[in-house]
Amino acid sequence: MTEQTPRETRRTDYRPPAFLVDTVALRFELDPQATVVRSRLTLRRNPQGDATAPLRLDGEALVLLGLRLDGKALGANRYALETDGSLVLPDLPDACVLEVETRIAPEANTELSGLYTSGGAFFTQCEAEGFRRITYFPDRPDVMARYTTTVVADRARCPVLLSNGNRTDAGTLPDGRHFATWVDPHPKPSYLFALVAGDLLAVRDSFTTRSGRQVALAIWVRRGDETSCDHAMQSLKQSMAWDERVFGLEYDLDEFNIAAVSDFNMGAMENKGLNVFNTKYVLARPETATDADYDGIQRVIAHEYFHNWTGNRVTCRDWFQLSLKEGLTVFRDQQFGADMGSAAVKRIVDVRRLRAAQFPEDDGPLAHPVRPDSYLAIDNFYTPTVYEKGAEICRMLYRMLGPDRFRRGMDTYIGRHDNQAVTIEDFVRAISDGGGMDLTLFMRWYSQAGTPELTISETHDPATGRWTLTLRQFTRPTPGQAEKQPLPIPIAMGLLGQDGTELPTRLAGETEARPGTRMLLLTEAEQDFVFEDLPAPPVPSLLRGFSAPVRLGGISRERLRFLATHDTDPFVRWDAGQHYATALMLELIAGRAHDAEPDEGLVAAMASLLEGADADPEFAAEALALPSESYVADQMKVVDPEAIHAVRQLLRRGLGRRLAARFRATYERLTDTGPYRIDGRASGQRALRNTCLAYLALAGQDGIALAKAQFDAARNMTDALAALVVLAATNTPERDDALAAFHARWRGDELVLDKWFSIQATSPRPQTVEDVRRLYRHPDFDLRNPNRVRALVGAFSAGNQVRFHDASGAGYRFLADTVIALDPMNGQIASRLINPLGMWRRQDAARGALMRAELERVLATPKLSRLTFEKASKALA
Ligand code: 0A1
Ligand code: ZN
Repeated sequence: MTEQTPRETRRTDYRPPAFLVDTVALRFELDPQATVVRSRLTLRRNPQGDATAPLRLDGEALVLLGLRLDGKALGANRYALETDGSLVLPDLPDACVLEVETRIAPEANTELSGLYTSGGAFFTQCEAEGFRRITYFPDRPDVMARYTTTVVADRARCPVLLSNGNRTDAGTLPDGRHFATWVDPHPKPSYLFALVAGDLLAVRDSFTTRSGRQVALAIWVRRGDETSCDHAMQSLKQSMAWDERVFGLEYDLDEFNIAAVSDFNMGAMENKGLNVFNTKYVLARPETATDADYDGIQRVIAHEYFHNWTGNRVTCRDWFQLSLKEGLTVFRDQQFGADMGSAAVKRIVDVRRLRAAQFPEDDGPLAHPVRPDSYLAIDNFYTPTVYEKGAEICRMLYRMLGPDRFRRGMDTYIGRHDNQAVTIEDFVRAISDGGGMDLTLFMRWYSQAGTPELTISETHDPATGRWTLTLRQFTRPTPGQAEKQPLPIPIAMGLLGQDGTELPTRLAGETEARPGTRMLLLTEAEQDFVFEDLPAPPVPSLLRGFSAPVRLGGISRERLRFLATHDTDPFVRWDAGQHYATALMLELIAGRAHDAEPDEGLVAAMASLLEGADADPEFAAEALALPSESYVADQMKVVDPEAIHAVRQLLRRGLGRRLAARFRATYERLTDTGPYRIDGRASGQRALRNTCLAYLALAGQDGIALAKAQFDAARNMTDALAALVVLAATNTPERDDALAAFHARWRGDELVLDKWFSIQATSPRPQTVEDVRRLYRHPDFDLRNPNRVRALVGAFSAGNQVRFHDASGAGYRFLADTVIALDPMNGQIASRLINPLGMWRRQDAARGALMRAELERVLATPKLSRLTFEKASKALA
């Protein structure tokens, strides 16, 4: 909690720390109400810092019990406690030992930042600024120290005591409590500190690195959850092997621990040697987890593991550089995912996520560069822009350089900066030096917000066989950035003949034609690319594999159909199909044609997808799904949520009816997929079958019976949930029966119960707003559990466009009520919930006014957290 007008932190205000910390010795005496933390810091004045500045230690929600300098107690006249919570010590010797004793109350910590309890156990979360809630410390990533941690606790309550690094000692104290000491040999910033203590069980395995180091692996979970860790462990070992094989990066400690916790603000956290995970990204059994859950676990386990090098060994100088570790690590986890399954489908899924979350952000009031210039609360900047667009930037580097040169750049980066806290310039310079490419202009991608819009035009001269492609880029103004510069945009492309065959390409000036995909680099606002040897005009296939995070528009419908059928690049085939369907929907919306028959082109395309679905069921399932309502909304100047919903339903129903026999045949053919497996083919078959089910359910009564039968017979959560989603959209007795049965069966499993809340929150039924209000008061709803809040409130406001935007404003009111109730407990979750209200400019005047009024109501709340204040005020600006 802070005052109403918090201070802004600016990137250009960075100053090196006045003091460095060489070693930290911590001792925790754990107690839920009163934990005592003793810290012993060896300090040294930073030769690069201000020679006269005092030592400033950050602190928040701490009780200071004592301070000693070089063994002597410090009197109150030797330090000052400032209003922002920090502890300032002037007149320190250039090298000294400072001992600090503080008291904290983990059980009262509802922010879930710092040290807190969950299910009776203790957990820490220190990124970005949580360590200051444990003890006074220069809580900034450029202060890297070696930590030794001793944890003392009651043995019965906390038989397991974990921290970073390797365990070096353990034993019993004279008073009967026990302790463990952990030493982390690697210097690290405070945000990577972790402690876990409680009654947890380990699932163990081991990994031998390629240089022969034996690593003991353990996943720590509650009793009863030990049967749900196989997939997480498997994913961990795959990640360790992959990073060695692809980047030559080996694990560097004797132990690697993962602890799972039910109350967690984010997905997981890469603390050195002791990752802490939201249970959602660890626990899975076929009966409880969907295929999407399995994918999420593999992705997040890999992501946190990869941070060991990109984030931990090489870390960020300051929080403005966050994408240095996050963008790069997301890129690495995406590449890993592509190697573990179908690379094409993985790219489709990743681009869909980028478009669903990052494109709207880049187009709204909270748009910011991948490297922001200022913030009130850094926790507000763990955004799709920093993560997903940051990953796209790394991917552009990768595609421009190719795998070998990119790898050389990465080797240079790690080799040069190991054990350092660095900037994005350092990263780009290393990639440029190691990869051998001038990237000066490329830095603009980090500083300029907004998504470039690309348009094209073409001219052909049959006499010379020359075909000219003109590419134009344009980026709209974003808050604080009125003028935009052209960006260097790598465009992977190829040319197709009129019969759909891939043509070799030769640019003017080149001596030889090249087969297949090539790269064009657009650097100007407008640029011509002249191709030779083309007696007939070709069809360009652009942005293969989505080689740059841009919007490409203005492609004719006829050409989209052509590309969707013929392109050799699976991403472009999928994307052209999605664009085609979007164009159709926008036309129907504009024409208010809410009772039209589906377009014959679309029917034919879907029919042929079903025909060839067996070859690649995973891809077919992706391509058969129509663009989401929010994706269509993102293409409209003024969103009409009801019309979008109506038109999309109309199309789906129409397709379901026209192709009912084929959907049915495909559904039946896939009914027995044998024992549950989680490979891409088996999950692709489930996805395809469930896509067919959804179409059939809209097509007629029979579909509901089919869904109910599937729900009753399902032996895995993927099939059960897909059927329940279908039923939840209806007003049928089958719906009520299925939801009640689901609740009765799963009420003891919190992750499955989250699904029960989400399904109801995302139902398109008109009464969903009332349902959601009722569910908010359900005994199983818990405002203090972030997963439950996301499952109900997040799913409703971010995942149910048509009902959230109910013209009455009831959806907006519900969201604002929740934010106001939650903010005093957990500002991070409250502020993250608010985003959908920020999109008020895109709604019609009446809805826009209702949304603004709710944002103003939030802003007028006394004692609003700095986080929510920043989001709400920027959303209104
Ligand atoms: N570094 C983590 C994300 C993370 C960030 C903040 C947290 O608490 C406020 C927790 C986790 C990651 O990228 O996975
Ligand atoms: Zn990360």
